[in-house]
Amino acid sequence: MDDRIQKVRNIGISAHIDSGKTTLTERILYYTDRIHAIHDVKGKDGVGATMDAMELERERGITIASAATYCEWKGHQINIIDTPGHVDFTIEVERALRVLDGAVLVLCAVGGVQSQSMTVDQQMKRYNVPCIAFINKCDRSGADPDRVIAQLKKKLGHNAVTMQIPIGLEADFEGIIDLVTMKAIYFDGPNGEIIRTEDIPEAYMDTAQAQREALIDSASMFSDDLMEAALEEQVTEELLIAAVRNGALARELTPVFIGSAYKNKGVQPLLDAVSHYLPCPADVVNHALDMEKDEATMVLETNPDMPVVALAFKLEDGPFGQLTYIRVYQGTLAKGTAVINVRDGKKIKIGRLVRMHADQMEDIDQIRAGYIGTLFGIDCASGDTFVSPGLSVTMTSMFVPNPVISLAITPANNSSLVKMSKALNRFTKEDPTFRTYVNNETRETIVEGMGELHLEVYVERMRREYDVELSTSAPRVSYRETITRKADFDYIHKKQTGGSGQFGRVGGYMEPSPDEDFIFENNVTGGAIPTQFIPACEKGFKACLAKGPKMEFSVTGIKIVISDGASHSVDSSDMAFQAAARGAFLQAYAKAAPVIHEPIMRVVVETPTEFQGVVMGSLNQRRGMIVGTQEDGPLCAIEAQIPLAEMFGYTTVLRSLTQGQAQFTMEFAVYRKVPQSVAEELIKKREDNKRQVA
Ligand SMILES: Nc1nc2c(ncn2[C@@H]2O[C@H](COP(=O)(O)OP(=O)(O)OP(=O)(O)O)[C@@H](O)[C@H]2O)c(=O)[nH]1
Ligand SMILES: [Mg+2]
Repeated sequence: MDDRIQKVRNIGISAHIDSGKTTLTERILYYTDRIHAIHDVKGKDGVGATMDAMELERERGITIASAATYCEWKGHQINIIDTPGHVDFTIEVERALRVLDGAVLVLCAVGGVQSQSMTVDQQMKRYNVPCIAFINKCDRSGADPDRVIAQLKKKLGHNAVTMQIPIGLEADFEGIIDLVTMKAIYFDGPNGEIIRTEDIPEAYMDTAQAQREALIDSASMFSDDLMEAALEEQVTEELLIAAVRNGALARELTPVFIGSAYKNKGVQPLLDAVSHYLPCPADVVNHALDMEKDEATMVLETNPDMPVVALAFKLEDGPFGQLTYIRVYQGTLAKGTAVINVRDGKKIKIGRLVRMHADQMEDIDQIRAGYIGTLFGIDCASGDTFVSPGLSVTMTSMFVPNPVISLAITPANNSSLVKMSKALNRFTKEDPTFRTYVNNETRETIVEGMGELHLEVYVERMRREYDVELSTSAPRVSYRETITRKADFDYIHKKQTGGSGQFGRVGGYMEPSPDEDFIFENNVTGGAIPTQFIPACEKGFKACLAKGPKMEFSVTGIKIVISDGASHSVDSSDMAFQAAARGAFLQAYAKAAPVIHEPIMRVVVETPTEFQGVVMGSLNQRRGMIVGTQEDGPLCAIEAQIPLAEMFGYTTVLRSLTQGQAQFTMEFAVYRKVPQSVAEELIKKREDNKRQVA
C-alpha cells in the first residue's frame, strides 16, 4: 500500500446555513498558504470568500454549489469540499458526503443544533462518514458551547466529547484550552496566524481538569491501553489521541472543538484535529456491487495498482466543456487511461486531469486510489461509475431527494426559448434535484426543485449566464371537469350549402364514470349508423375531452353510449359524424351538471412534536383534511389531503412556522370536486381573463 495515503484527508465542511463553513474554509486556506489574504463572505472589501466563487453566491452571501479545494497541513494533504447549508441545495451535500471519508460538522455557538444540522447529520449517517464537530461563532453574544454540546447529545444522539474549553466567551473570547495537551492557546497577529501556547490560567484549571477527566473516561471506552494508563495516571497525548481516533472512526464518539473562524481563533487546532481524528482513505471500507455475482457487495482496495473503480459525483459545465469531479476508489486514472462508463457501456480515454481550487484549475498527471480530482471533457452523468475494461462492478450513487416545489417559466420570445432550453439541459444535468417538463395540458414549461430559492437561483442564472428573457408564475393547477348526472343527446349535423354536403345524426347518452377517464360504448343496432362511421363518432366525442365546455379544463370520468343515429348515403362521412358527435357532446354536457375537479395531494409533514399544533393549523387553513398523525419520539408525522392549489409556497411557510425544522413530502392522491366557492372564484377569474384578452 502507498504510505502517502495515510496522510491524506478527504473532508467535507457541512452545517446549517450561515454557520460559518465558507468563512472557516477561507481561514484554512490562509493558514495553509493557499491564499495570501483573507476575504470575508459579504466582506466590506466586496471581494468575497474564495469558495463562494459564483457571482450570485457573492451577491447573496450564501454558498449555492459545493466547491472543492486542497491544502497541506503539517505533512497532511487535506482535500476539502465546502458545502452549502441551505436546504434547497441539499444535493450538493449528498454528492459531497457520498465520496468523502470524513467531515467537519459546524455548529453556531448561539443557534446550536438547527434544522439543517439534523439533515446533514442524517446524510453523514447515510454514508457512514465519521465527523468532528466545530462550534463556531464563540465570539457572538449569547454563545454557549456547553448548551450546543448538550444539544448534540440530545437532539442528534452523538456521544459528543469536549476536547477544548473556551477562555472567555462572546466579546471576551480570547483563546481555548486544549484538554489533550492541557495548554492554553492564543491566536496572535493580524489574522491569528501566530499561535501562542501558555499554561492554563488558574481560573480555568479546575474546569479543565474535570473536563479532561471526562474526556479520558469517554475515550478509554475505545482503548484498553488508555484504560490501563488512566488507572496508573500515565495518560499520554498519543494514547489519548489514538483512543479518541478509534471512537471517531467508528462513529461512536464525536470530538468537539470550538472557535471563531471570523475572529481567527481555533482554526489551526481544528486542522490538527482533522489529521488526528478523521480517517485517511485507506481507513474507510468502500463497497461496490459485483454485476457478475448478482450485484453481491464486494470490498474495494485503496490500491493504485489495481483495476480502476471511480465514481463521478459532480458535473459542471465550463467554458471548455464538461468538468467531471471524480473520486477514485481503486486503481489510478492518468492521461490515456481507458475506462468504461458502467451505465452506458461507453469506453472513454481519459484526457486532461485537473485539481480544483474553488473555480481555478491546476493540471495534474494522475488521480490515484483514495484521491479526488476532475476530468476534462468527459460526457457522463452524476453518479456514473467508471471501471477498467473487463471489470464489471458498479458503485451505488448518491441519494437524490424528490423536488417539492414547481414554477412555470415562460420565455419572452423564440431566441429566449432556444437559450432557455440550452440552460435547462445543462442545469438539469448538473443538478438531479432540478427537473423540468412541459405540462401537456397547460403547455407550460415547468421547473421543479427543492425550494423557492433553488428555483429563483436557476431563473436568475438563466437570465445572467444565458441572457434569457423570461417570466415566471405559479404553475397552473391541472383542474379537470366532469359530469355528475346522466344526460341524453340526439344531435343532427347537417350542412348542405356550398361544396359537398354533410349529414350525420348521433343519439345516445352520457353518464359519469368514476373509475375510468373515458368510456365509449357502441350500442347502435340495425346499422342506424354505418359501422365505418362508428370510429368517427368516437373520435368526435374524444376531441371534446381536451377542453371541456365549462372551463376549458380537460374532461374526465365520462361514459358515452351511442344507441341511435342516422346517415345519408352521399352526405355522410367521417367528418360529418365527427361533427355530429361533437354537437351531441355539447348538447348533453350542459344538461349533465358538469363540475370542476381539482388535484388533491397526499401531504406528509414531518415535524418536531412541539410544532404539531401550528402545522395542523396551517394545513387546515389550506382546505386540508387531516388523515392521521404518528408520533415517533421528539418527531411526529402528520398526514393530510390538501388541494394542490393551496400548496404553492407551502415550503417557505412551513419553514418559517417551524424554524426550518419540518419538511414535507407531497404526492398526487385523487381528483375531487372543488367547493362551490372555489368554483365561483375560478369561473370569475376565467371571465376576467377573457375580458382582458377581448
Ligand atoms: N460573529 C461571527 N460571525 C461569523 C463567524 N463565522 C462566520 N460568520 C459570519 O456568518 C455569516 C455566514 O458565514 P458563511 O461562512 O457564509 O456561512 P456558511 O456556513 O458558509 O453559509 P452557507 O454556505 O450559505 O450555508 C457571514 O456573515 C460571516 O461573516 C464567527 O465565527 N463569528
Ligand atoms: Mg458557505
